[in-house]
Amino acid sequence: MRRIFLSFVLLLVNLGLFAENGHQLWLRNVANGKVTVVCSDKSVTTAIAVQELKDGWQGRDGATITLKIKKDKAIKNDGFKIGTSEIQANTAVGVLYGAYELLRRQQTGEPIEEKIFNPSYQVRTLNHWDNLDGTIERGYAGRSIFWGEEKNLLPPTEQEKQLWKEYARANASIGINGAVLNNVNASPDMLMPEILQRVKEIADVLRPYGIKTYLSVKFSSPSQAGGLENSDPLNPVVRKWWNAKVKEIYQLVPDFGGFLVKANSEGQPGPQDYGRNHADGANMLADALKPFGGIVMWRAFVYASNDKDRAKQAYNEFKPLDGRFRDNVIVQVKNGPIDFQPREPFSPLFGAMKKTSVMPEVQITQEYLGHSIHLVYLAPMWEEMLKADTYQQGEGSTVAKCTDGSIYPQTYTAVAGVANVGLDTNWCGHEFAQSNWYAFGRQAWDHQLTSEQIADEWIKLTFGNAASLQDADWKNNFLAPVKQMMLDSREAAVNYMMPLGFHHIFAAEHHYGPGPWWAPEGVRSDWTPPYYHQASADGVGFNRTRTGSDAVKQYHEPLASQLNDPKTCPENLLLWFHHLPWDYKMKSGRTLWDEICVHYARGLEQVGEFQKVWDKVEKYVDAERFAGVQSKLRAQRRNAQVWNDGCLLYFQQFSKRAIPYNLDRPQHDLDELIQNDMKRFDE
Ligand code: GCW
Repeated sequence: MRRIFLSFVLLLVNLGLFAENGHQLWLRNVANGKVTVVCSDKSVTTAIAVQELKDGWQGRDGATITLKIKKDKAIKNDGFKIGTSEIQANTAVGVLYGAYELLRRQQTGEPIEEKIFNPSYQVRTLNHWDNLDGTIERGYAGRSIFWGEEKNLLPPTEQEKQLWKEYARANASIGINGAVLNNVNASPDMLMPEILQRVKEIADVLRPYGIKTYLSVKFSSPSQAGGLENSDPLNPVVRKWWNAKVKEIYQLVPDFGGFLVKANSEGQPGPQDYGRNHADGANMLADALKPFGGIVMWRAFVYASNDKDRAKQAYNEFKPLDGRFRDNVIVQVKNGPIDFQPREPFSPLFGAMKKTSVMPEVQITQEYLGHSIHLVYLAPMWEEMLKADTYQQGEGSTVAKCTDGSIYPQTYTAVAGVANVGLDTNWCGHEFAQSNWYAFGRQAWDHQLTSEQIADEWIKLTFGNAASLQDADWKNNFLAPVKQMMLDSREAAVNYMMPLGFHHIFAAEHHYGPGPWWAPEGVRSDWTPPYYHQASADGVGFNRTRTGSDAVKQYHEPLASQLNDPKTCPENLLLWFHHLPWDYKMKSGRTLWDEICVHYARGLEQVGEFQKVWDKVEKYVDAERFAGVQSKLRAQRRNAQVWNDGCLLYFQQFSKRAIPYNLDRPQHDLDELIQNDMKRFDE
């Protein structure tokens, strides 16, 4: 009876009809055949690989597969080779990655032939902006899985450890091998012995899955936590303090990864407080970590309050320091020059620092892309950045190549994503936000993968099963439309939020709805949207050309000249680089004003299309996940309407032109939106 019942449950799960709550992420598939796994290595990591293969096997029933740790020059770092009956790697973690790759191929129907898979970046980290009190800065999926006032000083419960294990497994399955456990706006308490004890507990759970633990540190920790007179990086007493602290950490976590540092940025302390520069600060920590093999990820997200163009500042501060950093320092650069906006050009620091290791940082959590409410698949945004040509060493010097060690020698290569993970049952708040975690890991492993392929895999793993792969109806009427919706979703968000190069016109603080009007007296101007859009009767956009801030100069030719000329500047970045009259003629033949209106309307319409796509696939999705996404799409549509109305009515005050009469009219009054903007209107 029991067996019959279990097979029935399994059948329902396989049919996708049994309750699913998203907690299993992309790891829902179960074995439908037996496999014998031969493995002479006895590490915990290969034991996981063996178990995973047995639990998820969808290859030939009765097959035998051998797992081998054997050096091969063609296999790099934790890369691996898979074949039909063998997985080979240099390390146990490589074998584990090989197991996940093989299973993914079985479960998505990709071919399995002998092939080597090497990672694009050595260090592939998630940055958690988790605070010790359990809140998460810019987190939209519940509280921290690691921290909480009531928990920090207690030994972790079995339940917590189980969750950390599931988290580690999810990461390992997509090749993520590092986790920074706390917010870059770091508390000095992070380095207290009691807290480090919990760090050790977490690291112990993550280790078998090949995940190294890192911490964000506050630069002023020596004075704030250590009671020293100052935290000057050239002060021998301060250096000694860090050396001792690092040693203490390594005693607890022997494979500790290193530090992530936000310094002299948004009020955070840093070396400049003592008249020193970023290299002085980073090198001090690098020296302390070096004997243990640790690294420093030093963020370039800096902007002082006095510069005319915030977009230029990271470059201005860091480029002159090129070559002055230790080889275990990696400068961590946000994908764009400002701040994770729906669309930015790539940061000009990529490729410009030729003697310093540089790593890209992307934001998986959707601070500026609709939180965990909007369905926005971010892989296309990151793909755009990775594949953008910097021209720094001639044509084809893409951001990917400038950061993966293939153009410039780098002792370490790395990439970071700001995590979107919290205690919500489905981890990310929105079912489709899981795809962004997934995509980050996949692109970090292989930066040449296309967004399309990643979406294809993710949908099959998250909503499909062995039967779906054989089912033409499922492929045509579920996979295809849902994939298209995902691929269109980022451009849709750009359209209804900030088309044509608009940026940072968000409502203050929560960054969810529109706030192009927000500019209270006394607030520094580069924290206000009017600074970024520069709308006036004569036109709109930020002049970053040679006649303006000359930010274009930070890009290499021929790009600098292309961006400088509105005729050759890509239209999707036009208002990022140019201030143009409302009547400026666009390539479509429309005026700039009309084109702006058309883009907002298009974005709104696209969300309406997504709703239709989703409603139509109801029969292919389990009830809980279907309803969750459906309701969020409704909220997204309402919010897109708010964006459309708020931006058009606000800018219309300057353009003094009609919204083209063939477009739908706004539904809200501008005053109403302005009064309500702090309420995360229409959430
Ligand atoms: O995007 C901004 C966020 C801050 C964040 C900062 C950063 C952690 O609004 O919340 O602080 O960037 O990246 O340091």
